[in-house]
Amino acid sequence: MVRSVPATPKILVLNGPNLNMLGVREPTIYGKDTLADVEALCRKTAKGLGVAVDFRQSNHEGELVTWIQEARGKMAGIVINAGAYTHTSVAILDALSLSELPVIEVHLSNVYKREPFRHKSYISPVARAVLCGFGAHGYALALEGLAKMVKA
Ligand code: DHK
Repeated sequence: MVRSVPATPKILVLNGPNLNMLGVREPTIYGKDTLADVEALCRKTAKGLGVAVDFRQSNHEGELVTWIQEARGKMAGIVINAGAYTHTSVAILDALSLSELPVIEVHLSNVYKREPFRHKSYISPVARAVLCGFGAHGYALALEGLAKMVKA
C-alpha cells in the first residue's frame, strides 16, 4: 500500500520597509538583532514546530502585494511585519484579504507606546492575532500560534 506523506505546511514570513536595516536602525526601539538573526530564529522555531518558512523582506509595497497574492493556495499562513506600510497600506490589506490565509501581524516595538500615527493598523482587521513589543521573539511567538492554527 502506498501511503502519501503529508506535505509540511509552509508559512510566509514577510517583512516590510526598513526592516533590512535591523541591528543598526534605532536599536533602542527595534533591538540589536539583525534581519538575518530574525530569519535564523524563524527557521529554528519552524523546524521545532514541523513547519517550513519562506522568509522575505522588501522595501516596495507592490512587491509585498505580489508575494501575498502568490501565497494564496500555496502557503498555509502569513506572518507579517509590514513596517510603516502597516499604518498606510490599503493595498496590503486587500492582498491579505484575498489571500484567504490566516494572518498574524507582528511588530518588534510596542507601537502603542509610540507616536499616535503608529496606533492605526490597516492589517489588524484581517489578522487572526497581533503581537507587538516582544522584539524578535515576537516572530517566534507568531509562528508558534500560527502553526497551532494551521494544524488544528
Ligand atoms: C516597524 C516599523 O518599521 C515601523 O514603521 C512600525 C514596526 C513599527 C515594528 O515595531 O516592528 O511603526
